[in-house]
Amino acid sequence: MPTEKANKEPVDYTPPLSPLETASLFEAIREAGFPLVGAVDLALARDAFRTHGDRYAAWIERGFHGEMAYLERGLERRLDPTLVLPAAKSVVVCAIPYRRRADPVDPAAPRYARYLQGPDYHKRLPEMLEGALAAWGASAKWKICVDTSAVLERSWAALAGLGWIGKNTLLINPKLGSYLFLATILLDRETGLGPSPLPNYCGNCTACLDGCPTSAFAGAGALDSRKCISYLTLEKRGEWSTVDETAKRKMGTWIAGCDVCQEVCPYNLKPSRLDETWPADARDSALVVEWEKLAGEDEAAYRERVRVSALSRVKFPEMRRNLENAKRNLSPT
Ligand code: B12
Repeated sequence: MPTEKANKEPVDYTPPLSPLETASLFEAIREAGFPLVGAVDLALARDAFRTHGDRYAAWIERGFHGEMAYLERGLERRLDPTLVLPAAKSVVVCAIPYRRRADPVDPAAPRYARYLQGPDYHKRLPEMLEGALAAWGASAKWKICVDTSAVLERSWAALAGLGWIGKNTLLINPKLGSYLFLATILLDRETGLGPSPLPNYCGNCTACLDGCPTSAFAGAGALDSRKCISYLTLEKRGEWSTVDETAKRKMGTWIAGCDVCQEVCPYNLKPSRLDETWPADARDSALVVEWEKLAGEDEAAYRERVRVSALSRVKFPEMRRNLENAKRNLSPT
């Protein structure tokens, strides 16, 4: 005879994963190329996640998102993953290092952030994870989220124990540093895993806060995007009307993204043996560094060059703006 409890089960009831099923999911994800993987159940993380949600709301309140209106629009969904996938019961978090090489820095060349090397991660990571989930073979509903979904990836990664959130706001793994891509999988099965955050090992170090060329940190863990070179070169559309001359000069030769708050981080100084996991492929031809080539390129040629790269986020007029500023910064004030 069915118990009363069983009669009250909601129709979409899905049983928790067995420890073996969770272990085989993690294994499939590692096999697919992600050395870091963890998970946390929404029900078990509710209290711990609230602090993250509050921080996010306060960040928006201070206007630190600049003109990234999607971050404001998606507020509610970011605070509740079941608004992204109604059946979600757990969040599986995966990370893969993207730094393949430390580029010799030519002070006279235009600079791209390292994450732009290789294929477009918005496309490649979901493909890799779809493969892993298919290989896992268990019955489950899921949604893979990489960057563009309304999911607080760093918060979930920290709660799943993949690293801690540093003063530069990046997720730092004690062994692999912070040159990592994050991806989350919202899953309709519980894993039985609660939050397992690592201690914050930033200590007294303030290298990232002090090193930021444009003083974009309002404090430890509080980035004012409006001053961040990454935001200004990648996300800000149109003119930099609110950026003063001194800040424009301090942007140096960065033309897409910026890595300074990671370059100065002690956790990124020792090369990782996993540096090579992110595929090196022909798509690096998107990252042209010759001034003459860049100056002579029209919009059609630019679009074709960046089509398969995450650089395609930067439209032609904005790239022109970035290049002009970087070129000007080569000559003394
Ligand atoms: C918007 C965005 C940006 C914006 C704003 C950055 C920012 N700091 O918020 C801009 C354009 C500036 C940006 C830049 C970069 N980004 Co970005 N970005 C995002 C995006 C889409 C959302 C981030 C967000 O929600 N910000 C809002 C603020 C409030 O979040 P936050 O500062 O991280 O704080 C949250 C938590 O970290 C937590 N938290 C922070 N500190 C503390 C402390 C305590 C005690 C607690 C409890 C919680 C806590 O609370 C907050 C609420 O959740 C994510 C992808 C995603 N969907 O999550 C990628 C992402 C964060 N970016 C990424 C990358 C790689 C970069 C760049 C390195 C690219 C580059 N080289 O130019 C730079 C780094 C600049 C920097 N220092 O952040 C990676 C980061 C990987 C990592 N190791 O952390 C992500 C996760 C994309 C991905 N899928 O891999 N980015």
